[in-house]
Amino acid sequence: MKVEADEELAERARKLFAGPIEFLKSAPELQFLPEAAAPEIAFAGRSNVGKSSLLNALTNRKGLARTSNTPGRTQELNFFDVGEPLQIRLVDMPGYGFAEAPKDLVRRWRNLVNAYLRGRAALKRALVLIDSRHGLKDVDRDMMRMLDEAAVSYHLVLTKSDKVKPSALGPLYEGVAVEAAKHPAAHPAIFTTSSETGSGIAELRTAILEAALS
Ligand SMILES: Nc1nc2c(ncn2[C@@H]2O[C@H](COP(=O)(O)OP(=O)(O)OP(=O)(O)O)[C@@H](O)[C@H]2O)c(=O)[nH]1
Ligand SMILES: [Mg+2]
Repeated sequence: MKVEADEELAERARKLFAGPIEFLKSAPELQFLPEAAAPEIAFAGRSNVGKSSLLNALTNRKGLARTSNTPGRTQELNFFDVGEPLQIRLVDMPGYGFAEAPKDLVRRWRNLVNAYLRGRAALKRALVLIDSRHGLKDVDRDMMRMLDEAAVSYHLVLTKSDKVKPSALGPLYEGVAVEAAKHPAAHPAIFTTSSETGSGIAELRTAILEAALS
């Protein structure tokens, strides 16, 4: 029964992400947030970790979220509507932790993200993306603490898995899992993905739908 239910959910997720998906709006400040109309899943992670690329891979659309080589490209909360009628909203959050970020930009980021995380009943889960080449950094631990404190449950997602040797992925995963276990809001399911090869993308789609339905 369990296996059948899982397969059914996976198929539902596949269909949902293959269907209509549209950019809704950008919110550079809290006052521009759209009214909550569906369960939201937020993408967090260091600048350049691959948030926008992951969004594009999940939705199979190359240019839905803007990607770039310039760290800190995404500076606002970007909302994407999935499904017609609307079923899930994906939220691309501004990246954190780039070296040359001016202090007032960092403060602005913290205020915006914290207010969103704490005040959004529709927010069902966050994804905290971790670059497979670098593993967990202190700025990621800060993000995890912010989510713990806001009581927003989150999955850790290892990105750019195509960039590291397959033999290095196991130890990386183990180390990240040990640390995640110490965080109250970290979900035990951790994903390993590549937006380049598509590895792990279908599994993450299913997890997103599952979280949205929870
Ligand atoms: N090889 C490989 N490259 C990737 C992958 N995901 C993203 N990249 C590259 O990494 C760079 C940054 O990707 P983005 O998706 O723009 O990163 P981001 O987290 O949205 O960055 P900010 O918006 O600046 O916070 C781009 O050059 C991408 O092409 C991946 O899975 N594999
Ligand atoms: Mg981005």
